[in-house]
Amino acid sequence: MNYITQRDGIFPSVCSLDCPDQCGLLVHKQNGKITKIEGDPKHPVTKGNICNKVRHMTERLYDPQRLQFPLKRVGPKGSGSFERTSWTEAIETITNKWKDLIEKKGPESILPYSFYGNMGILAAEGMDRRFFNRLGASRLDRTICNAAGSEGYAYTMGGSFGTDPEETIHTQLFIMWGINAVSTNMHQVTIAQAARKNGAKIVVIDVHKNQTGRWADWFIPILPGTDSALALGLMHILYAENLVDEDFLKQYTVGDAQLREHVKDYDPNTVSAITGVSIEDIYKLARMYGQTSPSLIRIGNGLQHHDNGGMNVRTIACLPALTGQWLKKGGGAIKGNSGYLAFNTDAVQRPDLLQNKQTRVVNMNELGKTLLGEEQPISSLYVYSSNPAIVAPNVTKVRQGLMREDLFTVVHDLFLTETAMYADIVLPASSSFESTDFYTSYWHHYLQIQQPVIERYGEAKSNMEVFKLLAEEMGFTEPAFTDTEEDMIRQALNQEENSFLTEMTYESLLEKQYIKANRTFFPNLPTPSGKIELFSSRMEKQGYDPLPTYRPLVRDNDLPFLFIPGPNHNFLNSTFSTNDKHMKLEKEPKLHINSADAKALGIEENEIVRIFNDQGDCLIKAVIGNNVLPGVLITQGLWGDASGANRLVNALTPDRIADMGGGAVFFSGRVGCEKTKS
Ligand SMILES: Nc1nc2c(c(=O)[nH]1)N[C@H]1C(S)=C(S)[C@@H](COP(=O)(O)OP(=O)(O)OC[C@H]3O[C@@H](n4cnc5c(=O)[nH]c(N)nc54)[C@H](O)[C@@H]3O)O[C@H]1N2
Ligand SMILES: Nc1nc2c(c(=O)[nH]1)N[C@H]1C(S)=C(S)[C@@H](COP(=O)(O)OP(=O)(O)OC[C@H]3O[C@@H](n4cnc5c(=O)[nH]c(N)nc54)[C@H](O)[C@@H]3O)O[C@H]1N2
Ligand code: SF4
Ligand SMILES: [Mo]
Repeated sequence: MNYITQRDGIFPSVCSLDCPDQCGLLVHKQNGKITKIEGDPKHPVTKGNICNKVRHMTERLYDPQRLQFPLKRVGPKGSGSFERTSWTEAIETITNKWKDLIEKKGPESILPYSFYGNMGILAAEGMDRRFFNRLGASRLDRTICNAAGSEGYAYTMGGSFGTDPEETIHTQLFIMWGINAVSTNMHQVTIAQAARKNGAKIVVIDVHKNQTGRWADWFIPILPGTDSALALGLMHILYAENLVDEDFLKQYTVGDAQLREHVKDYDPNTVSAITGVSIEDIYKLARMYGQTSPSLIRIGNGLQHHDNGGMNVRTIACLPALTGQWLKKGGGAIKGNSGYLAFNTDAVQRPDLLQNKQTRVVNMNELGKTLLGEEQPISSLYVYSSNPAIVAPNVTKVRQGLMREDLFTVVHDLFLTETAMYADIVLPASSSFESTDFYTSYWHHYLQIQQPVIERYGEAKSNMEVFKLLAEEMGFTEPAFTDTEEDMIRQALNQEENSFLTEMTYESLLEKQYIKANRTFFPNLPTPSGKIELFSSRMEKQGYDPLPTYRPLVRDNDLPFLFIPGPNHNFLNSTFSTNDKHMKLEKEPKLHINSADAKALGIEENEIVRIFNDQGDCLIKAVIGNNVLPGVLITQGLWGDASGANRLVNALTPDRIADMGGGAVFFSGRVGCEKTKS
């Protein structure tokens, strides 16, 4: 059925935002325009509920600021003076520039930069990858989000496999660990609420008593970056008090004996001093965890945006094995579940099109450094589905790089983002409701299809369309560049070795809209030993501690506060941060500071304070209380600075790299804080 040709109606769809829930949607259309978006009650997991952000999505889709035409820069770099151009001219300008660069400097002088502004697989990792592989451009390591934690989890469990969220209705103890689930995984909260009616308890371990902490039965505040120490302390007590499942450990794990010996060092006294959690609370939590089953640990992204983020997750991921939770329905852990829906990525991305297998790889967390680097300089940057001028760590350095006169920058987006302001060419992007794509959630186990609901907005084009145009103009003749969306979905699902995808075909997806992966992961783990690796020889070979170990954060300066600038409720990273409705809901950024710290600094409630380090500063309104521990400052939301307001939190975040996966360390930086008026 073609939805576009029907001017009126209600059509099934998928939320394309970078959010674990990946809701099923119903899109209402009148006279060819989307008038309302609501949840699809037929969706087996999200069941008709959606967040406020997407309920107000129509305002974003038809925002008068939305880009309709390609633009070319006419004023100085970064000034935001553009004039309208045609697609033909824009594509020719880009490809002429690139042909010239390839000849003079080689293809590695061109760098793509993207993330998951649209989670559709074809939008995020389809024709773009084919194109840049064929071009031979520098490769981007997409590490900004969950890289450290995913690698840490994989050392213990083998890959991105955890508990099926639908089974957590049976869970009796939820530990929400470093996740602000009320804002970032609302359907896990809904399921936990239902389980609560059957007696489940909810514990939240966080550095910030935010909406998720307030929802908990028990909130445990912890000092940033010390979670592995707490987990090791829990293990210490579980072993010491015989609260472990010996049969499970014997049968399904390796390294139990070494771990048992190793955690003797993490006695509650030592752990309390490191984590700021009281000795009584450490005992109480360990006993609760040891005695309640099924228990689920929902491991969030927050605790892995640290210098020791990989090890934090690797360590916590060992806990369910100690109490044998992986055999219980609703027991275990969820870090990310994308492994269940692994499709044929090689068929989609075509790494075979890349000739030079040694092509340089750039860690996206080092964008600033790379743009300013003199060795092997980047001469052209192509940004899509991401807004690095707001979201990247040490963003001032990124902006200095973007200001380079000799850098030819293209930005493809729905809006003239802060990054687009630095572009030479801006291309208008269509929304996810305007093209075909397929989606694999990283939390629930459903594959979903998106069919276009509305016509293209103005002259906007999808990522796939733009890369096909670029390929054509570059003279790439491989059949890979003429594939349609349907062809690519068929290729993605065509994989003989992954039996869990057998029921998934393009036709069955069209018919059913949502299909669940027919797959369990336990007990055949994709670790080297096939078991849960409490001791990891692989880690040892790679120079890591083979046993879970606490290592403190890097102390990058002597400023008194750890600064945690996370996401907020009404934005999705920087998406919505310039939309009126969402800004109104969020009001303004706030800086949470402990009463004792505020008192010592003479700071009063609602006073604008200056936070700073040697990278820069920000001005944010102080909120005083006990939502954060002393020595910690927290703010939420990736607010822009277009209004001139000095609140670009990533000006202060470090661009060091985490212990694993090349991950970002947004939350391990230190700042000072002072009054702005006497
Ligand atoms: N509303 C909304 N939803 C979103 C997003 C959004 O911007 N807004 N972003 C999406 C994306 S891309 C992602 S990756 C996810 C992220 O969503 P989450 O997984 O929830 O991750 P964060 O919100 O970054 O951090 C979670 C919590 O970790 C805490 N934290 C920080 N450091 C530590 C620590 O050292 N220890 C502990 N225990 N806690 C710590 C923070 O205070 C925060 O409450 O959400 C997705 N969903
Ligand atoms: N301080 C701090 N910084 C952070 C974080 C944090 O917690 N604190 N979180 C980090 C994390 S976890 C993440 S995932 C990153 C996210 O960073 P980004 O991936 O940059 O996320 P967004 O800011 O949502 O920007 C996505 C952009 O993609 C555009 N877009 C949407 N759909 C399409 C499309 O189909 N085509 C094209 N071409 N464009 C499209 C949107 O309009 C938007 O401008 O931010 C990171 N930065
Ligand atoms: S952002 Fe998340 S919760 Fe909101 S509609 Fe999309 S998938 Fe659902
Ligand atoms: Mo993310």
